[in-house]
Amino acid sequence: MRKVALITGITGQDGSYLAEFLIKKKYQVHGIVRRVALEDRSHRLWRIKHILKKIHIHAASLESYASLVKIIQKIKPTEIYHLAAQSYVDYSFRDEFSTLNTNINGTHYLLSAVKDFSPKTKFYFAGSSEMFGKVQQVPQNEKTPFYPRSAYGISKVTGHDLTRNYREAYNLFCCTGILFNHESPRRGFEFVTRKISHGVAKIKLGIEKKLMLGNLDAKRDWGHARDYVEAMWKMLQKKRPDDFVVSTGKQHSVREFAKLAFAVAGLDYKKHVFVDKNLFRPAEVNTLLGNYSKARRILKWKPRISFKHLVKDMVESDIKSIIKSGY
Ligand code: G4F
Repeated sequence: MRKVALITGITGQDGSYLAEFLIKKKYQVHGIVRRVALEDRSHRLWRIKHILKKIHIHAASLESYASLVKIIQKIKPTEIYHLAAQSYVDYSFRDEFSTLNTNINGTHYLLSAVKDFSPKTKFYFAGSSEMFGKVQQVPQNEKTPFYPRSAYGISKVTGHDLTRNYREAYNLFCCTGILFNHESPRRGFEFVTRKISHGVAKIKLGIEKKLMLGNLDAKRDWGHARDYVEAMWKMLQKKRPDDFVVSTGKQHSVREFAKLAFAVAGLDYKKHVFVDKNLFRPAEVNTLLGNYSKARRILKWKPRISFKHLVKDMVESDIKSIIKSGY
């Protein structure tokens, strides 16, 4: 029988790559989007416009338990990938209330709907390395204690606790992927890597001269989103549900990312990057570095795309798309 997948956040970077991946695996793919997205397709559905004919889109809201129940009852998914969230850390300092409400309640509603209406459905929760926050151990693995530093991080720790609790209390097949930063040409413009690659492209093409950034010394473990969606799927194919760190095991600073991105375009970052103290966060996560050995051992997963390739992919893609737009 053909497997049925339901993806929340299908219009985002990860959702779009995951949908492509599952289509190739012959799944029937369904996605939840907000009604406003359907009314503004060209803006909100750009990442999935090439696969729209191959997937099923449902209007629903993570704020409405009833709307989630209706979809789950109707399509009876084999697997749910819960990726939707307010995922921009910096914004969570400005709107803690909506970040906590959407991220925590949305996860809870889905888990509860699965328990009551489709208990055989396997459930993936998109956890985050932001849960480690002020890191208590280097590198971080599945046993490292959490110390979140933002409403976003707190919402993800709670989502993770809910996921584990539904697994233990109700015997559901629920997994958390503790994903470290993962990027691509489909990344949103608010995140630092895309801000840099797009900034480099605009400077290269003479549209702008400067790029304002915040903390250049923050360090992240950056992988490619295309690699990471495969790890999500692998988690749900195991006999037993479990939680996994997904990372590259390599770390770079924002400065290193910028240096390489400018170099890809033949430019010197020192001439164009300026620091704006207003872009620093009230509580920063200074360093993240993941140990993915459990995923390697149990899921037989490893990252394929290197940091260098990732940066090149993003910069070249931004240069091409600006040229194509006829700027
Ligand atoms: O790109 P960022 O905004 O990503 P952040 O905060 O690490 O979060 C991302 O990864 C998480 C996984 O660990 C996800 F869960 C989360 O949803 C999101 O995808 O910022 C990265 C670093 C930060 O330390 C930030 O302070 O870059 C620093 N930074 C320096 N200048 C900047 C800027 N970040 C942004 N967004 N914009 C800047 O101008």
